[in-house]
Amino acid sequence: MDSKRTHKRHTVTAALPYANGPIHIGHLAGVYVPADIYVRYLRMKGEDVVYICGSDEHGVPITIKAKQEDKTPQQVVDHYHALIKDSFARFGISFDVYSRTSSPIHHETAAGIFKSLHDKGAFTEHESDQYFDEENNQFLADRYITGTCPHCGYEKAYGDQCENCGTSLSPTDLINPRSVLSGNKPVMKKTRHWYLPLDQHEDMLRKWILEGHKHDWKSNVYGQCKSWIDQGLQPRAVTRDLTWGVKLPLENTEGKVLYVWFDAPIGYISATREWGEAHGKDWEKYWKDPESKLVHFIGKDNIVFHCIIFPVVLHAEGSYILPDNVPANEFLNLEGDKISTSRNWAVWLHEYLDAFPGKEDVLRYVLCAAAPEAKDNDFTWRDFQARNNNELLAIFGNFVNRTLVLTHKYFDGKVPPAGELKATDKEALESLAGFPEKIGEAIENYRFREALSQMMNLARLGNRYLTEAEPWKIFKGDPARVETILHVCLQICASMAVLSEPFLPHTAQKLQKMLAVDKVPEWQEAGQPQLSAGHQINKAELLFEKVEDATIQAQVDKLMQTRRDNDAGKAVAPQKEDISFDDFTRMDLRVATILEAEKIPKTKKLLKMTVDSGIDKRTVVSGIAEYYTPEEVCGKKVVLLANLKPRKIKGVESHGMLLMAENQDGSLSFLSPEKAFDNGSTIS
Ligand code: B3M
Ligand code: ZN
Repeated sequence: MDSKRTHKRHTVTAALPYANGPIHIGHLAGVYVPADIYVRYLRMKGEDVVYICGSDEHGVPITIKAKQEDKTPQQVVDHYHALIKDSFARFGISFDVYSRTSSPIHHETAAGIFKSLHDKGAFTEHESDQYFDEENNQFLADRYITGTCPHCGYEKAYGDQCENCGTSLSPTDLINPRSVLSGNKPVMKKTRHWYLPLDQHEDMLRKWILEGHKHDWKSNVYGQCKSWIDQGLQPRAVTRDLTWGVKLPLENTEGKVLYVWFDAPIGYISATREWGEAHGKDWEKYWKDPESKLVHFIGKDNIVFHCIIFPVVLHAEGSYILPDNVPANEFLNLEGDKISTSRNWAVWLHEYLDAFPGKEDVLRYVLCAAAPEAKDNDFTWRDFQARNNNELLAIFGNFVNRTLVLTHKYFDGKVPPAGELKATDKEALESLAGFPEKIGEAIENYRFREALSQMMNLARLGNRYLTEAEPWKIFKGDPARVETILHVCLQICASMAVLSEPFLPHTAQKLQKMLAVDKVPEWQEAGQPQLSAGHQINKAELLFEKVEDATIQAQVDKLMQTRRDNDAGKAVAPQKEDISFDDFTRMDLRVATILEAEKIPKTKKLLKMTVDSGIDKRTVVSGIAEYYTPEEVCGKKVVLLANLKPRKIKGVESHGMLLMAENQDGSLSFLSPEKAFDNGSTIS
C-alpha cells in the first residue's frame, strides 16, 4: 500500500433523500456536491473508493403523500426515485450505486441486522398504549391522529405537534382526537415495540466521539453529539405499527415494521451489497475491514442518526466499522428564506437542469462557494450571476480562451518549446507545482469552499501571468519570448484540466478535449508540466458564457410569485371575538428576564426556562426550540403572562407563558419592552 495512503479503501455515503419530492439546492449544497468533490478527488489520487447513495422510501411522510395523491406508497416512491436518480446523473453526481430502500436486498439486509441484534438481546421490549383505528384495523402513527391543541385550541393539531403554536405534543395530549384515516375517535390498544437502549452505550459513545473525535470532527457535529450525550441518552423505539416499511423478522409481528431511521442508514450497507454483487467486489471489506475509512455526508438534521443511533446499531452488531468522520453541513437558505418543499420555496434540481442546459458546473461552483459549511448560508440568483460572470467567465474561462486562441494564432495550435525561462516563468511553474497539495489538503479536511478558492487561485495565477507578459504586444519583435509565455500558460491550463475536475467535472472534460489530453495524470502529478513541445491542441471553445440580467430576473420573478401565492394562501389570522376590558385586566402581564434554558429531552420544540418575573424565579416551558437555542434566549427581557394557571408539559410544570409573535412564515419572535425595565414591571 502506498506509504502516503492512510487506508486501503474508502466507503463514502451521502444521505438517502426521501423519495417524496425532488432534489433541491439545499440538498446539493449540504450533502451531494461536497461528497462528490471528495470522492472525485480520492479517485484521482488512485484510491479505492465506493460512493453510496439511494432513495429513502419508507416513513410516514411517504404514506401521507400517497394518501394525499390517492396513490400507493410504491407508486409515490417509484416516481420520485426515478426523478431523483435521473437528476443526480444529469448533474454529474458520480455515485457508484444509487439504490433504494424498497428493494428486496435492502429489506433482507435491514431485517437481518435487526434479527442479529434481537437475538443478541440488544433490544428491550415494552408494551404501551397506542391509538388504534378500529374501522381501518390499524394502529395510528402520530401524524395519523388529529385533534384540538390543548395549548392554543387549534383544531387541526397532529399527534406529534401543533403547527399553529409550535408545541410538541403526544397523541394523548389532543382534545377530541380523531383518526385521519376514518375520522372516527380512535381507541387505546396495547402494542409491543422494541427499543434500542442508547443509554447502555453511553460509555462507548463518550470514548469514541467525545474523546476520540474531539479534534477531527467539525465543531457543529461534535457539539450536537456532546449535547445529546450530556442530556442523557434515552431508549429509542426501532419498530412502528405501520404496514409500509421493512417487516419485522419475528413471529406474530404482523402490521409492524422497522422505524424508518433504523432501516434507512442500513440502506448504505444494502446498496454496497448490491454494488458488490454487480461488480464482483467483496462489499464486506468496505464495511467491516478496519483498514476501510467510512465517511457519511449529511445535513445537520441527520447528525444524531449518523453519529449516535446508527453507530450504536453497528457497534451492537459487532462486525462493522464506525464512521471516521461525519462532516455535516448546516442549512442553505434561498433569497433570505428557509427552503421549504411544502411552500415550493426552492430551486429544484431537475427544473434548473431544464432551464440552464450546459450550466451544471456553474451551479456546482456556486453551491460549493456558498456552502453552509460552518453556519447556515444563503443562495441568491444575483450571487449565481456574479460568480458565473466575474469568476468562472472572467478568470477561468478568459485565461484558457486567450491561451488557446493565441497558441492557434501564433503557433498553429502546437505547444511551443519552453525556451529560456525567466524568473517570472520559473515563479509561475514553481507556484503551479504546489497546487495539488494545497487543494488536496483542504479537500481531505472537508474544507471544500477553501479548496475551491485554491483551485480558482490557480486560474488567477495564469490570468495574472498572461496579462503581465502581454505576448500580443511582443510577438513581432520577440517570438521566442512568446513561445515561452504560451508554453507556461498551456502547462497551467493542463493542470487546471485536472485540478478542477472534482469541482467542475463537465468543464474539466471539455478542457482536456480542447488540449487533446487523452491520459490524465494522477492528482499528485498534476502540478508538473504535462504538455510537450509540438503537442497539437484542438480548437478553442468557450467554457462559460455570460449570464444576463434578464435570465436572473426571470428566476427571481418566479420565486416572488411563489411567495405571493404562499402569502395569499396564508390569510392573516381572523380577529378573535371581542372581550371586555375586565377580561383583559384579569391578565397579569410582567416584564421578566430569562435566566437559564435547556431543551426538554425527546422533544423537538420545547425549551424549559428559568424566568425572573420580579415576583419570583419560576419555570416556564415554551415550544420555541426550533427557533431559539438555549444559549440565545438567556438574558432576554421578555413579556410574561404571570397568572396563567400552571400546567404540566412533558412532565415539567410550567408557571406562566412568554408572549411570542408569529410571522406569516410561521417563524416566532419574543415581545420585549423597548426600554430595559425592571423585572416585575406591570404591563397594561
Ligand atoms: N432520508 C433525509 C432527510 O432527513 C433522510 C436521510 C436518511 S440517510 C440514511 O432529509
Ligand atoms: Zn397549539
